[in-house]
Amino acid sequence: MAYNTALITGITGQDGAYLAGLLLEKGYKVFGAYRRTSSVNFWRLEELGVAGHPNLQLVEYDLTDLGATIRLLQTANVTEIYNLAAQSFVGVSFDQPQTTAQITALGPLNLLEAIRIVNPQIRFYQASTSEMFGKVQAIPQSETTPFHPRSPYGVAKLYGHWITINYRESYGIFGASGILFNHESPLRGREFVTRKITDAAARIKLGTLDVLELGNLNAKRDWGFAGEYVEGMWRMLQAPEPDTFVLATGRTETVRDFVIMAFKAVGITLQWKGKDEQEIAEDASTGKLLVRVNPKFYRPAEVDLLIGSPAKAKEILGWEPKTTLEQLCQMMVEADLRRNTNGGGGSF
Ligand code: NDP
Ligand code: GDR
Repeated sequence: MAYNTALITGITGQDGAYLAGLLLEKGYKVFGAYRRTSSVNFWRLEELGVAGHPNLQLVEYDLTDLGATIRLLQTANVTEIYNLAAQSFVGVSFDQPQTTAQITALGPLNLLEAIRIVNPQIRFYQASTSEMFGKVQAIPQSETTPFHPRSPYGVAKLYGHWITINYRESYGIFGASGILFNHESPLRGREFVTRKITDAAARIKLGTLDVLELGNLNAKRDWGFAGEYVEGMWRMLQAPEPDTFVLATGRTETVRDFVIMAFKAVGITLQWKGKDEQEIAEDASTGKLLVRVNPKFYRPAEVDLLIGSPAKAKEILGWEPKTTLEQLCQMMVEADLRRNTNGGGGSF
């Protein structure tokens, strides 16, 4: 039987795990690329139950190494590549701009070069981002909205986006760019704001954390469920033509709104006081301080408002999000309550 064979970079990340699950379910043979660290962590693949799947082969690989990229494609005979690997944390990109550029900008270039050299028929998906819109030039943002990135991460991703289009136009490579708005899940890293909030709400509820400290509560994001967004990535590579697509929900809420939602999910109503750096939230029934702003989490430049239009993805790919933000938040809170019960443990 002829398999579809895919390479997923960033297999240890949130999207890598969901996409691996989806492709394995579709009968793909999957090469999951992870980078060497002193203690590699496959907790997401384990939590989804795909870690030991017979059609999943884990391969060691660093995105910044062109030679390794070429050799990987020479040995793994793949038909599709999903480039999900990146230094993906916006906050860190201000402290490590060079590393971010090497991984997040030059990583996709290495893959595209390897495709050009080894097999130009391979279809390529680049994980682009709403962070490229940055200081937004239109509401909602779509495939035709001009870019104005606000972080070294956003700038690096913009390079990845354009180099994908350039290889499409220059060499006829099937390079698709998915401009994905924030997507979250119980598998989201705890440094990102939604998961930081749901994990803290669970721990406050269970009595193992006193106070949650956050940065800018006014930032607005278009948050969807990661499990649905990976389906959109796959559809982009099955389309007749390589193209650029926005995946988003079309709804935007503030970080503060998400905090309220998460605490509500654990049965706590918040009472807000003060503003800006002095803003706090107390338990409305006991007056206990539960949330406070700490300016150390502010970023040197912020993306204030993101809201995307998924109209093109709906029309051409038949893709649309289904999970509401309330359902997503509930799902994340429940997972964190479960994990933190009896003191937690594990990597999550
Ligand atoms: P994660 O941060 O969860 O995962 C990033 C992955 O990249 C990890 O597997 C990480 O490995 C890997 N990685 C980092 N550096 C290297 C390297 N040098 N070589 C090989 N692998 C490396 O991100 P998500 O799963 O959330 O996102 C997937 C992709 O989509 C990223 O490119 C992200 O920038 C982009 N994106 C994400 C959005 C979101 O809301 N989640 C929205 C739009 C775009 P390790 O585990 O070793 O750190
Ligand atoms: P983002 O996600 O920067 O949008 O990038 P993140 O969850 O880190 O921040 C969202 C917003 O929340 C504000 N914020 C805080 N953020 C974090 N992490 N921690 C805090 O304590 C905090 N307090 C307030 C931020 O300032 C920001 O405005 C994510 C990543 O997955 C990227 O890789 C991806 O490209 C984009 O989403 C789309």
